[in-house]
Amino acid sequence: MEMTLRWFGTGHDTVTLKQIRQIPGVTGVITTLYDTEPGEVWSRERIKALKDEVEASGLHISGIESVNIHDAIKVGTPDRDMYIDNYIETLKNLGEEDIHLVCYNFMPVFDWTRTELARKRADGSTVLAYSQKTIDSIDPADMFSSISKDANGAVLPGWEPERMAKIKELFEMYKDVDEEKLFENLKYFLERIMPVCDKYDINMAIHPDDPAWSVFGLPRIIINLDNIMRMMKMVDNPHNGVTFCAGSYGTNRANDLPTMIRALKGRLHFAHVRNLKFNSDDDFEEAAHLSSDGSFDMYEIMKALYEIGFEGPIRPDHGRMIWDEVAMPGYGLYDRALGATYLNGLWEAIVKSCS
Ligand code: DNO
Repeated sequence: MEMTLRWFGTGHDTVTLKQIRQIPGVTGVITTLYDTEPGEVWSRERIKALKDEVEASGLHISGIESVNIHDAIKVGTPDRDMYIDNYIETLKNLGEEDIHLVCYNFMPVFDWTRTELARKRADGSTVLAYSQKTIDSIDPADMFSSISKDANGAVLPGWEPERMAKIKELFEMYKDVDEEKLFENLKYFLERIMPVCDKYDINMAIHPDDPAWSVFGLPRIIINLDNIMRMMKMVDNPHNGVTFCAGSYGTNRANDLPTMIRALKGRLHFAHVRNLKFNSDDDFEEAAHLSSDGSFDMYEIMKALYEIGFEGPIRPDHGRMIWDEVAMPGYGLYDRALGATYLNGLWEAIVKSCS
């Protein structure tokens, strides 16, 4: 595996490349062109400029998170082919710049969903949290305004204000899209992009729906092993793979994380490893990466990755906000650096004890 950190780019991230370069064992970043809209073509020049900037800091681009999918593709409207053509053009430009991993999601309307961005824990740190009771009592249109005051001024990925402003329209667009239709539209998209992925050796890594069930009555399909298997079989190409996000699949306690990892051998292209603490089945908060701080056995997760011979990028995921840092919720420097160091420690111990 290669240890990486997510970086949103100069002007969008409070964390600098210099700081990332100084986290022991972190050699790459997972980044994006944060100011592009879904459906836009990423020009070769902009990709190259981003790459040059990252490389000048002594790091490299290990993958893109995300090239977002336009709603027309998810809904399957008549103009989807134009947006898929644009996506193919972006993949070609990434491939020509020697970038071979793209993380994306196929979630309708909302990307990840949390009901709090700064729940206070006993140690005084703050974390993102989810309560099903809150979701059940809130109008989706009010969701963004109810949490945005805790965003520390950051634009949250998937929760861009322009997008939230059209929330009613978005719900309307998806009104006839059920799970079967979403699978069908995903298949159509994947079939069309696989030739360019084959040509440039680009691994597509679908991110799970977070939380891993339907919210606000919207269909969600990338939620458990059966559905991932279906997704991979319906377009059976090694470039059609997954991002294994422990914190997203782990929201559903029926998902056995190490077993899932073992079943994804060869198609698991990217790993997000973080921990959650459950207060009940439908209320959880994000914890420090350390096993004892949350509900997951992080050693078993890392061991399963080792056992399948995982060689792709891994990143610590959402961190707690600690030491008075002011940053995008989940994406400060300090707790993610602690997470990377802890995961590297587990990995070293696993490698040495298994070889
Ligand atoms: C949240 C992230 C997601 C993820 C996208 C991938 O912090 O894990 O926003 O990047 O769903 O497209």
